[in-house]
Amino acid sequence: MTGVEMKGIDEAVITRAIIQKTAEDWANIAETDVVVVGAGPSGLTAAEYLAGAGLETVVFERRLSIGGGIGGGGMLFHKVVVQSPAHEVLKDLGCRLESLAEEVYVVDTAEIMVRLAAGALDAGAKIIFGVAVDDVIYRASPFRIVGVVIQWRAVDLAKLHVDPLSVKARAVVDCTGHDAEVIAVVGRKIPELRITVPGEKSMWASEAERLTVENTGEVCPGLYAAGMAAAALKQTPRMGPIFGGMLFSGRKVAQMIIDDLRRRGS
Ligand code: 48F
Repeated sequence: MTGVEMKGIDEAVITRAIIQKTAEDWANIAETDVVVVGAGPSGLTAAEYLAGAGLETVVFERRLSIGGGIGGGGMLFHKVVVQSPAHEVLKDLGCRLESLAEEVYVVDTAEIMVRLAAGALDAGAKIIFGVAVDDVIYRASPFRIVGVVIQWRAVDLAKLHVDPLSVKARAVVDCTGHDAEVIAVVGRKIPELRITVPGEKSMWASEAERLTVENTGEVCPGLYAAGMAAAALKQTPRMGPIFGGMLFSGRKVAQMIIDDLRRRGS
């Protein structure tokens, strides 16, 4: 090898650095302001605005990657569509958009994924991969969801019986997409709430975009729905590879939580 020599490093230093710094992070994560479940477009956008408002925000993503459904573009073609005025969310992040006719923009999947994630991280959110949320923590009188139960995705896949850990949070946002997994588990395990997740309707892009944003919001005290989870909960149409609704849904849920937590005080 020519040029600068790489500095030697002992394996123990690598291990210790990772363990020590992870432990520091997790000690903070154990009790946080907001848990966002899912690092798709709605979750990353919500995380950006929540963290930007000074709230401690953790995104749990069960895959080892960001972006949720973005990466697949439209039937694996590497572009998605964003309409005005939601494209402003991306422009603010320095995202390169190509303008088409009538307030319609096209963006590369890699570009939108990375910019949304960078926006969340730059605002101060933590994104943790390989962790699945499989339940919630709740309190009665007054009723409130006060956190999530988490497990390594790898443990789930291996079907090992391992007790989970939990993370306390002042608000939890279901951004898990088409299956609204957190809301579904709350509906199943806390039946007195009478919450069901019927799933989305067939495709009608413009109505789907409008209704997803409209239906974004609180599901029960402490638990919120955004993105396709809101569509699955309210049984509104799907929209395919257009993402303005996801961005505005993430932004709307963040603002609702910011207002709610301010009202409730610290
Ligand atoms: O599916 P996803 O992208 O949800 P979204 O933010 O956006 C939907 C669009 O991508 C697209 C569409 C509209 O244009 O129809 O599908 O509503 O991202 C959801 C993320 O949540 C993760 C999942 O791996 C994905 O990255 N996820 C799902 N369930 C869990 C989870 C869970 N239980 N714990 C942790 N992560």
